[in-house]
Amino acid sequence: MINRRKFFTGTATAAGGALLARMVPTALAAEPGMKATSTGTTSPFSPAGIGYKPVITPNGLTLSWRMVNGVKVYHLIAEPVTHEFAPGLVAECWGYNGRVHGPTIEAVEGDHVRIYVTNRLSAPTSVHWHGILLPSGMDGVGGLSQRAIQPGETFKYEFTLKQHGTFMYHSHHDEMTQMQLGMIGLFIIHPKNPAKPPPDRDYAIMLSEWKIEVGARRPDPNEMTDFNVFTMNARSFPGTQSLVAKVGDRVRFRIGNLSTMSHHAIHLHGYYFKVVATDGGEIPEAGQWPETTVFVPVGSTRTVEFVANAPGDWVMHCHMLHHVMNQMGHTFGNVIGINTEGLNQKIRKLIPGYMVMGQDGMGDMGDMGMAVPSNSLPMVGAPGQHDYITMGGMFTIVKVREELPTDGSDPGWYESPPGTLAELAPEADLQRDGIELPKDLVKTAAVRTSLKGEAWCGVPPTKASLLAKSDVTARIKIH
Ligand SMILES: [Cu+2]
Repeated sequence: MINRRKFFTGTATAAGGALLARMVPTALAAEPGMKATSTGTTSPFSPAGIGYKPVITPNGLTLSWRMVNGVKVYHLIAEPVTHEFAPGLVAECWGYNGRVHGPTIEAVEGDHVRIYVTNRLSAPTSVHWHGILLPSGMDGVGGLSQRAIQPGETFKYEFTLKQHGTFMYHSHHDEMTQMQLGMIGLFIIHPKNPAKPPPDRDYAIMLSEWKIEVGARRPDPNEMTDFNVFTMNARSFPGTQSLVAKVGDRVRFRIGNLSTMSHHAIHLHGYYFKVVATDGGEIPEAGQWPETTVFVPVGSTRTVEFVANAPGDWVMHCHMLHHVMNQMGHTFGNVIGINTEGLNQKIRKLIPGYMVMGQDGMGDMGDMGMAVPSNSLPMVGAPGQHDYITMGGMFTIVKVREELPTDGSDPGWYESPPGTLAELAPEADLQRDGIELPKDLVKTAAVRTSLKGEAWCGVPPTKASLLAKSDVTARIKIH
């Protein structure tokens, strides 16, 4: 097992994750006999005359359908999928139609839908339509409401949609394994007679969590507590696609949570919103109250709406702070405030290349320019406009602009108007406002020495395990 603790004692191998990611083919669907690869690419499905405004599934897409004698026909294919969580981290997952998670199903209240499910897995499966009112025998619980779909078989689900809102679908056979490997998706039912016009931007986001050991390519479905990859539509920041809106747009976020164990507190900066619906239905206006964070329990959906009246780059992220750390951000010993001067040199006599880290926190763990182990993500973040963004995982950026690129592409970073950007306080301002600084304040920000270019690894695992037992280690309490 290589976790962050062991990573920092130097057991992991050199860079190569990014290279690996680039070498993976980007096909959207599996060709016969080939495993599909999903990379978070997206494309719209909005044929003429659909009669509703389709949702946008960032880093995902809508499952195509066709009308056959008045029935809306869909085809889900359960299969192994090689999935990229962010550039640098690729894993062998299970999903639907070459995607992790499965494509978003969209329909309209009153539609009669027929959904074929083909099983291309090595194990039996079934699909449960989460929150949808339907006959008991269509509920998809393996063993109870139906027999499981064996490998190679195709089952037919068929029911009439009696409600509208944001729902989900997921495997309901060996749930722990299959859902934790990615077999989940969103099911959106648009209203037949909408009470108000659709929002200008309607985004659908599925939250999930994973355990992928650093360097491993298979998520561990047996994990119960120590998850280390947190995703929005199966992508971790910086792999998440930004959500764009024009100033004045009415924006809707539909957020579903099919994480294995965690509820998520999704917080939006720059705005307040109202929770307008759950997967149980719409909340009457009198029952809605303003929030800046919406709690999305496991196995539920929450729909929030707001008017995007403030331009800027606003983040939306889970406020459970370990959920905005990437892979190696979860099991590191606490060395904050410990004076580690000279320690590197001492330990390097035992272990060449060793580097003590974390005495000033984790903020610079992403931008030290060091190699990360093959097939893994830096602990936090990505370069931002002004500095390094020290969050990862369940984190995305809502970009609100007066004007947006007409091709729908990312508008880039927000340029703050003069006087609206936090910056170094001028001496004159401090004096004018009577701000007295501590006499012994160390003024340079460069307290930490630059670690760029330093070797940190190259130690075989045997030495690392030796270190874990050494007196030095015990005394400085890194482990
Ligand atoms: Cu969370």
